Amino acid sequence: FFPTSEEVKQSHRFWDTQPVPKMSTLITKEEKVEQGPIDPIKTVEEVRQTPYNLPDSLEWVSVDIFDDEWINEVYMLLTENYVEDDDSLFRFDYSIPFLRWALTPEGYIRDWHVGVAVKGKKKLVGFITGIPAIVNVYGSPIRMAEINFLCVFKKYRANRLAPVLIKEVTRRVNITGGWQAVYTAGVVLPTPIAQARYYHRSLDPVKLVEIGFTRFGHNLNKARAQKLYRLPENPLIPGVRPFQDKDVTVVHRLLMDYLQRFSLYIEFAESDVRHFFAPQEDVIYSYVVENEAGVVTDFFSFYSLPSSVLKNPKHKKLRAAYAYYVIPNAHSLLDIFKDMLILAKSKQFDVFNALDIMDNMEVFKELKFGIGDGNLQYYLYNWRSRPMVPAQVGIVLV
Ligand code: NHW
Repeated sequence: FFPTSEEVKQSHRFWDTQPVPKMSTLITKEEKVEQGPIDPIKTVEEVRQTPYNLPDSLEWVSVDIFDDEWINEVYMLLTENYVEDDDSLFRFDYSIPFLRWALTPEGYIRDWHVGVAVKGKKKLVGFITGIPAIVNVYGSPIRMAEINFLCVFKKYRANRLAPVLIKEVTRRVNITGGWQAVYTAGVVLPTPIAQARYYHRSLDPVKLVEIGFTRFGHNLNKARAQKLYRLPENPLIPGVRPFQDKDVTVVHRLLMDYLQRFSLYIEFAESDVRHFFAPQEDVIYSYVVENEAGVVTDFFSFYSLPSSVLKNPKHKKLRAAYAYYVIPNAHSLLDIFKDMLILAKSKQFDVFNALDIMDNMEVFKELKFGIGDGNLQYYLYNWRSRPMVPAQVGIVLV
């Protein structure tokens, strides 16, 4: 990935003060990049003990994700203010059960679910989250925070609240002895470690055209599109069944054996496998392939992330499934992706999305995925390391 000369020259009032590589490092042809922290090593005692200052009308809250009123407040903030596409046709609509799932793996830290509220009211105007993870970068396991759900209420935008949220979550990670983080964003900031792209596979092509998500390409009309994207009703691989608690140990082993091939991946614990892959309707769908001898050989999963359709009289929601962790073993990646499409279609999803990370690129053409128009950049905070191509990336952040 080469940044444009504008991206290289662009000054960043906030990011230029942070321990992240300079964009110019992406265009120097340096062969050897010493991997390691960018900031001098600090101790927990040196970390600022008090939260950063906020305007008088606002206050910090550690959001209790299991408190119904607070999670509802988070949901409202995000559903009205979170990520939109460039034309503002769609906005992510993470559900409450999804947020609970994504934010509370075993060992999560409530203090890392950071809100900015109007003083004395349960009214959120800013949010950012971290969860702990061991991230392996080029063979080195590093304790990191996975940062997500950064959001500022629309009326409070462009007031430099985002940098305060980022500094505050950094402080809260630092006081637990964590100095690194991983995050993804659609925007280009200093400095991506990888640049991935979304691909989309139509499941309900007619609806997707009606809401402006896609257009019929040449030679396609309603009937032809429906035929082109038609799928069988049931999975084709024999022995596909939902993941169960009894599969945790074997799936954990399959997953870790598989992920080791990539230059960036999470070192999941068994408890993470149990938490992140236990199926939940409208949140996470996970399956194993069990062969005739009763041995689990393969695993695949996708998550549900709908978007609000913002300007359409007929449709209010786009139901999107996203490829999550997929471990081919006895079966090919192609056959597994095909079954994921079939299952997603049978669960009434309108579209199936996947990034061009891991080996996913191999299956897109055959399975009629089309390239999307946005990139997803991967970033590391306070960790210098060689950039990588999407096929080296083994992390999916929701
Ligand atoms: S990416 C999703 C981010 N959220 C959205 O896009 C939602 C809609 N947008 C908004 O809510 C997944 C606002 O526009 C946001 C910015 C809040 C994005 N990441 O307050 P100001 C994640 O959640 C920089 C990082 O005036 P605003 C990952 C921007 O470049 N920085 O802007 C989150 C500028 O800095 P610069 C971002 O529009 C990772 C500054 O913010 C950014 O009112 C976070 C402007 O601030 C983004 N997505 O609010 C980093 N978007 O230097 C974690 C803009 O250029 C780092 N900016 O002047 C690690 C922390 C933990 C470390 C632990 C050791």
